Formats: sequence, structure tokens, C-alpha cells
Amino acid sequence: MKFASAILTGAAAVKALSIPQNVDKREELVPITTGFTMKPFLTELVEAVNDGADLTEILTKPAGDILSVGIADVNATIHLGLSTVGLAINSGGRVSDDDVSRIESTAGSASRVGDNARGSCSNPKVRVEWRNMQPVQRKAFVNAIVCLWNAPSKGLAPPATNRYEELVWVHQQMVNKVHQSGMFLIWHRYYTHLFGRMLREECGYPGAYPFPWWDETKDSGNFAASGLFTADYFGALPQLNNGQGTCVTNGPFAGKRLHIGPGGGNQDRCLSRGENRDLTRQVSAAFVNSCNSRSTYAQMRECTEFGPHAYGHNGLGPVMSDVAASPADPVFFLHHAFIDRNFWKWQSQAASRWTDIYACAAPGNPCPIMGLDTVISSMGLRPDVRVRDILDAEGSWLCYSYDY
Ligand SMILES: [Cu+2]
Repeated sequence: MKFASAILTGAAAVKALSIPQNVDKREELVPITTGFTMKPFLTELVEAVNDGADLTEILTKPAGDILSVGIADVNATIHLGLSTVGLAINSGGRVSDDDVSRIESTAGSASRVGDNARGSCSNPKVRVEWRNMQPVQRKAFVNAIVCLWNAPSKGLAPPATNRYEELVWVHQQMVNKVHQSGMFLIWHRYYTHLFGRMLREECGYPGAYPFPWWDETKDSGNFAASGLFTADYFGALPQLNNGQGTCVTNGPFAGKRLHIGPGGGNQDRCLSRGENRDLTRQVSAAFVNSCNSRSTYAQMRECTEFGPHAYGHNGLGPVMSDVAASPADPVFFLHHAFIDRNFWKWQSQAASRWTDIYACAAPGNPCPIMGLDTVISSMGLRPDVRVRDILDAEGSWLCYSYDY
């Protein structure tokens, strides 16, 4: 094949190169084909207020910076939107409420977490917001990801061409079990933690350096300005180009090829990004506060998953909006550390949230109930754990907290 193309000249060579199946062809623009289910802020806000949450608290609680102009906007929108949103809510859509009341009535006697007590985690490792890390730490973090990417696979997943892709493969295989149910926050907490352990144990990311998280509320509507997307770190995040993402061509991930996904398939393609500011604008402190004002795990999880989580994913382009294989973009883990930090903050509001959980262990109606002994699997990446091991991030098993 190589020989054949080498002897083609002039017009014949140009024609050969334009054949779509040509393996040497490298795409520049990548269409967006799937996306996470989204639920708008306004809908969530009205539901939260209907459930007794304090609107002023949601809009002014300092979970990030909310501009006064933002508050005025939101108030105006609420007045305009109440009647239509009210109709939408009354006509259904609150997927998990039935399940939640059923679960709460049957699982109220869940036992306390005893063997994951906080006492044995006297000095939790602090996860630090990206901007608060030293440049040398940020660089080491990115280098460790590159190391995982360059490391051979361990045979866990045949389609994976390197160790990093085994991690992506696990998410792809688990996708239907760990989204759209109570498993979402718990499982992604474990998955993100495993990623951190692989960086430290397999790629030498120093124990003294923190695991980062990304406070996306500070970059609401302009993720590209976060400081993550530079040639020093994760490479560019351009705006969408005609609704399409662009292959990453700068930084340590320039020219990287992906082999797990899109969706359930496994196709060679580029790592691509493209910001949709209409979507990233939705990832606001007010939205996070609204989710964290919900009193039950099920409500908070649903708000988070379909809210800031989904808008962050879908706002970052073709790879990050691919539900199954989104971890193929390493920025996935900073995004999920942000989601986990919000979960941690919600848990911090009441001691029982570290020790008890009422949730669905998988999608479905009726759904299987999650208890403290429900197994959390990474399909062989590391040994399985139970919910009770990781429900409390500041317990002995995980032993971490966040800087704010
Ligand atoms: Cu996921």
C-alpha cells in the first residue's frame, strides 16, 4: 500500500489522498454525535424552591463568584419562566422521586459506617483547585497523564492500545450502570480516585503533590480562560467551528489518537475539543448551589448529573460530550473532581450524609436499592470496594478533602 501510493504522482496522488477511507487522512474538524442528558437551571431552581429551598441562599451562597448582574438576570428569568416551567414539572420528569420515597421507607435502618471511621484519617490529603497549585505541580500532573498514555496496556481490555485507554474502556463498559442512577456520584468518586492512584503508583506523580480539581464556576461561559487549556498543560480549547470540534494540535496531547469510543465502538480518531459557551455558561455557582440545596441524595444527584455535570461535558466538544468514552479527554478527571467536590460540599452540610445513603444502585423502575454494602467495581483495574468504603471521602479508605 505504501509502495503503491509512493509511485502515484500529480493528480492521481491527490485523488488517492481524498478517498475518505484513506488511513493517512487526518481529520481536523470533528462533529458532535452524542451528548449527556441536560436539565436547565431554571427548571431545577423552581423545583428546589418548591421543595422549600431558600432562593436567596442559592443565589448568594459563596460557592463561587456570582455577579450581581447574574442574580438580576436569574430573577428576571424566574418571573418570566415560572408558569411554563411549572407546567413542565407538573407533567412529569421527576424521575426518581417515587423511587426515593420507597427507598427511604424501606432502608431507613441502614447500619452506620464503622470500619471507615474518620479517626483513622487524621490528616486527609487536600485536593487543590487547579489555579491554586504551583506550576511545577501542574506540569508534573500532566506529565504523569502522558506517562500513563505512553505505558503499555496490561491486557485488561483488548481494544486499549495503552494503559490510559484501559481506564477509558472501563468507563465505556460501565456506562449504563453508573449514570442516571444513585450510582453516579459514588462510582465516579471511586473512578477518579483510581485515576489518581494510577498516576502516583504507575507514573510517579509525587505523593507530596495534590490531586487537582477545577472550579468550573469561575469559568462559567468561558472555560477556555481557565488556565487549563494552554500548551503547557492540556492543549487548546477553541470555540466550536461550525458546530464541530477541532483536533488538539498543541501541548503534551497534540496529535494524540483515541481508540476507545466513540460510544460503544472503537475507532481511531483525534483528541478534539470545542467550547459551546451557551452550555458552559450554565455551569454556574448558582446552579451548583441550587443542587446542593436539595435535601435528599437522589434529588441532589439528579440535579448535579443533569445540571453542571452534563453542561460541562457537553460544552467541551466531541470527546467530552461522548457519554461512554468521554474519559478519553484527560480533562474529564478535573471535571469529575469538580463534581466530586460539589458532592463533598453537599455531604459536609450534615454528618449523616457521610454515613447513610438512600439511592438506586442502577437505573430502572423499580430500581435496585443501593446500600452501604453495594459493590463498586472498576472491572479489574483495582479490587472492588463497597459503598461504605468510599461514601466518606474523609474516612480511612480515601482520606482526602478539598481546599474549599
Ligand atoms: Cu461518567
